[in-house]
Amino acid sequence: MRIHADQVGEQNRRHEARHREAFDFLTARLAADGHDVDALITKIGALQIAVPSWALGAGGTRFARFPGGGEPRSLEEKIMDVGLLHALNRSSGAISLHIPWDIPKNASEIKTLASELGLVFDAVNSNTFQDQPDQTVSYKYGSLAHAEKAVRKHAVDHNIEVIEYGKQLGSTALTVWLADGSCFPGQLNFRKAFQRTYASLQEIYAALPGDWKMFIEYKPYEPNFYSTVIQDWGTSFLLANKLGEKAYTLVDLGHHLPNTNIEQIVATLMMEGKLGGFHFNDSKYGDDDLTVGSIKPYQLFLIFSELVYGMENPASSNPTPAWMIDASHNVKDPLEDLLQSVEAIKVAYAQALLVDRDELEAARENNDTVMAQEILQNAYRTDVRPLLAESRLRAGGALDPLRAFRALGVRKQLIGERGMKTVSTGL
Ligand code: PSV
Ligand code: MN
Repeated sequence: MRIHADQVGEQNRRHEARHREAFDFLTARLAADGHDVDALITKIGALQIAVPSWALGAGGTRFARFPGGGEPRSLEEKIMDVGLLHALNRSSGAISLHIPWDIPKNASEIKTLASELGLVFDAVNSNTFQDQPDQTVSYKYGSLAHAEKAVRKHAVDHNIEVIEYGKQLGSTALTVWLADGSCFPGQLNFRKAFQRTYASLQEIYAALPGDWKMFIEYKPYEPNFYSTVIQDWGTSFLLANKLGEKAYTLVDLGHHLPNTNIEQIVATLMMEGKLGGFHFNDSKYGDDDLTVGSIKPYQLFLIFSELVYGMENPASSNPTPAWMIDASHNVKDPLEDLLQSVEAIKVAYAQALLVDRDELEAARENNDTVMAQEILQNAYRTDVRPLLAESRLRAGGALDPLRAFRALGVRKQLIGERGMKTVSTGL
C-alpha cells in the first residue's frame, strides 16, 4: 500500500484549526524571545532519521516473540513500510540495511523503488555475530578478534562484501558492531583481542571507497557477559583514531552502563570530530531498545543540546552524524513505535535549538549554576510539538502522523495484503 497526498491532506483538515491555534500561540512566544521561527522550522524539517531494516517487524526476547500481522516479508516490503512512515512524517527518508538479513538481490530495482518513495540508503551494517547456515567457520568465539586467522578472514571478507552491496545502493558508510569478547575471566587475552580487531579493521578500512566512512559501534556487554572487545567509546575512539580520518565512533544510546553521562561522551567526540553515527533508542536497565524518549526524555534533550552545540561549533573534520533508530518492538506495532521515536527525536532536537547559547555560556562563565539550569530547563519545558507539526505540514506530511496512521487503517490494510502470519527478517 501507499499513502497518497490527498489522504494526508484530508487527515490534516481535521486537525488544522487546533494546530493553527497552538502554532500561533507558540510562534508569538518564540518570536518575543527573539527566535526566528521559520529558520527553526526549516532546521527541524531537514533532520532525517534513518529506519533500520530490521526494526519493521516485531522484535522479541530470548523468551518469546509475539509477531503482529502484516509484517514485511521481503526487503521490498520493508522499503514500502519506510515509505509509509516517510509519507506521514517526512522525516524518515532513509533506510539502513543489515547484511545478510536484507541482501538487495536486484540493486537497481531496489534503488528505483526507494527513490520513488523519496528514500536513500544510509549506512550498511555487517553481521559477524551470527553464523549463517552455509558458513564454513564459526563466530562462536569471535569474528574480527578470533584467534584463528581463517575466521578473521571470513569476517573481513564479509565486511568487504557488505561495502560492495552498499556501493550498489548509494550508501556511503559501513557500521561495524562486533559481539566479540568473552564470557569468563581468563578466556581472552585482552591485548591480543584488541590487536587482532585492529588489524582486521585495517583490512576493511583499506577496502572503503574514497567517500565512505566507517562507524565503529561500542557496547559494554551482551552477548558476551564478561568482556567485549570494543566495550566503550574510548576503545572505539582509539580504533577510529588509529585507523584514520574515514573512521568514526558510533554512539548507540543503549550501549552504556546505567547512569553513564552520554551527553559528555557526545561532547568529547564532537570536539574531536569523531562522532560519526548515532543509534537512538531508550532503556531502563540495559540495551532495552525501547521507544526513543519513552524512559529518559530529559537525558535525550541533554544529549541533543550537546549535539546542537557540536554541530554549531564543528571541529575541522566534523561531519553531521548519521542519525538512525535502533530499536526493537516487543509489544507495539513497529510502525507506530517508529513514528513515536522519530517524534521524540525531533522534539528533543527542537528543544535543544531553543537553548540560548550566549546566555548559557555567560551563566557558566559566571558560575551561575542556577541560571544555567534554568536556561536548559526552560527550553526542555517548552512544548515544541506545534513546530514539528508545522514543519511536516510544509513538507506535505501529516499534522499528526500517529493518528493519521490509525485513521487510514494502515495496519489493517497491510494485514489484508500480507496476511496475519508473516515473519520479517532481523532481530
Ligand atoms: C547491537 O546491540 C546493535 O545495537 C548493533 O547496532 C546491531 O547492528 C543491532 O543492534 C542489531 O540489532
Ligand atoms: Mn546499535
